[in-house]
Order: sequence, then C-alpha cells, then structure tokens
Amino acid sequence: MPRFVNVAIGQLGPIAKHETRSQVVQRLSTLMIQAHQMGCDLIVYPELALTTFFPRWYIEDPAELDSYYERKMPGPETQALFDLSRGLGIGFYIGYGELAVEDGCTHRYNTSIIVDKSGLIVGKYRKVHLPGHQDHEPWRKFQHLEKRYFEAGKDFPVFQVFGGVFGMAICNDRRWTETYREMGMQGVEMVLIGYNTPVHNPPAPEHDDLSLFHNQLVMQAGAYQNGTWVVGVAKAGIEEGVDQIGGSCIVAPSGEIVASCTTKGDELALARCDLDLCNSFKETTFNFDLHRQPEAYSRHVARKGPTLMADGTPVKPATPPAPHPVLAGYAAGAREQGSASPAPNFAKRKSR
Ligand code: CDT
Repeated sequence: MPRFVNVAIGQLGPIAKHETRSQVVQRLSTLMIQAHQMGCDLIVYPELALTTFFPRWYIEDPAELDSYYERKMPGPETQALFDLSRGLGIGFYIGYGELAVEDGCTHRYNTSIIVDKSGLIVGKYRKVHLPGHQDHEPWRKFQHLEKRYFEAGKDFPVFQVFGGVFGMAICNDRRWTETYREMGMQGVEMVLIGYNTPVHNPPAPEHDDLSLFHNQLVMQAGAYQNGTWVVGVAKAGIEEGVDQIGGSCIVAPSGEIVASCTTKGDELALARCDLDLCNSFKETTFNFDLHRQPEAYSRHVARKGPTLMADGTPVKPATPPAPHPVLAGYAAGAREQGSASPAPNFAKRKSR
C-alpha cells in the first residue's frame, strides 16, 4: 500500500512584539484550514511560532523574559489550534519556547512538537544546536542569545506517525550533518524543521548574501545523504527591524526541492510526499548497513572539535606512531641495497 503524506508548509511572516498568542493562533488556524481544504495530512509551522523571535534582545526583566515561554502545551491560548487539528483531522509541527519544571527545577528549551491528526502530541524535541552567544554583546546590530535563554536538548528521537518515521530539528540544527545522520540511523523518512534565520549574521557579514543558498544547501544535502524527506519552514520577513530569510521548502530524498514558498509572509506550499521514495536511497547509495565504516569515524563522538575532547578537555598531542617492525626492516633493507626511491611514508618515518 503506497504511503503518501500530503504536507503543507505553513510559513509565517513576521510576528510583532505586541501580537498576542491568540492573534498568532488565529493566523496559524487560517493556514491550517486552507491546508485542510487542499487535502493535507500535516502542516508544518516555524520555530518559536507563537511569539516574536525574542533572543534578538538582551532582556533583563525575568518576568518579561518568562512571558515568551509556554508553561503548558496545549495552554489556554493554544488549545484552539489543537481543537481545530482534531476537528479537521490534520496534524501539525510547531516550535515554541518551553518552560518546564523538572525535579523541582525550572528549565527552558527551544522546543517543537508533532501533533497527530487526532490533535494529540505524539512527539517532542528540544533543540540541540543552540547558536549565538550567552552574554550581551552591544556591538551587534541585534543579539542572538539562544545560549543564554535555552538549555540544549540531548537527542534526536524519531516517532511513528502519519504512516512513517518522523523526526524533528530546529533552525540551526539543520546546518549540522550529525542532526540528519542521528535520525537517519533510526530510519527517519521525514524531518520537520522550523527556523528563524536573519539575513545578517553579525560575526560573519560576508555570509549574508549566501543565507538562502546555505539554507537550501544543508537541507538538500541532509535529505539526500540520509534518504529522507526534509520540510523546512521559515518565520520570514522584517520582524522588529530584523530581516529574516524565507525560502521555506520541501526536499525529496533525491535532494530535489519539490515545493517552495515565494513570499516572506504567511504562505502555504504543498507537496504529496511518497515515503517509499526514501527506500530508493536507503537501500542503494546510502544503505548504511552495507556501506558505512564506523571504525573510521571514532573522532565524531570522541571529540567536540579539532582541539577539544567531547567532555571539553584539550585533545592530547598525537604521539608519533612507532615504526611498523616489518616495514621498518624493509625500508632499512631498501636503503642498504641503494634503492633510489623508497616509498614516501618510509622516508617520513625515518625523518622522525
Ligand atoms: N534560530 C536560529 O537557530 N538561527 C540561526 C542563526 C544563526 S546565524 C548563522 C540559524 O542557524 O539560522
């Protein structure tokens, strides 16, 4: 039996600081109704889709900061969206700031959920790759304080829903190859990603002209290299003076873009996604069981970067390998016989 999922991108234009949750839910509902009318099973909304992108400000008042997080999902203002989802029989993905009390402690996450066609939350994800900085940096045109306002999530779970295997990522996660591969290793067939990406990146303004290109590059590569659909959805346009990219799109497991938005406002784009198309890639070029070489990838988990181990301690300087006894003897023999050109790695070992 074919496994088609009719997916709607539910791109949002800017959300102003003064807009209430209820006003935003009204916009989300309008898109959901239209997606349903067009036969969609699922609508995908952006990251932090209920408020303006507040990490652009250094907020000192704790009450003001907390006003951007949801303590309950669904909560009083978002219940209407869940009711609509259940009434229409359409699922959704949405991102929001989560304030969770766990073991008596307050935690804040940049979170997304998948809601199934009966209006029930079937999956939750907390953003792993938090971009930006922790402290106020007044030299920037605007802040990017995700490292201050959120704790990092710890994994990339996948969920059985809509007849397939679904995963989630949030904005900056989409730039990291590990995001897709972690889910690819669990057989993911569709990755849902919401984002808020300013055109201007203060530490690297030379990348500004490439922001849309990079958006497509990472999602197309992630899709192809893992044989999965990828749905990327922007909160776009000029929000509180900051220009954010659009470029929302649906990427097939081939890496091809099959649907995309053309504006920077509230907009739908749709695709009929055949989940079985994933198999054509998962069973051939990217048959992980056949072709991956984990023994060659040990640094991926042992290290955080070139100079730090995964636990943050410095990488120990490499000790030169001892010459292989057989090869060393062979090299010495070659020298004795006056060989004009010993193999280059023999020569290298001799010079150490
Ligand atoms: N929200 C979010 O994660 N935004 C980041 C901006 C980082 S600046 C390159 C992003 O990766 O789009």
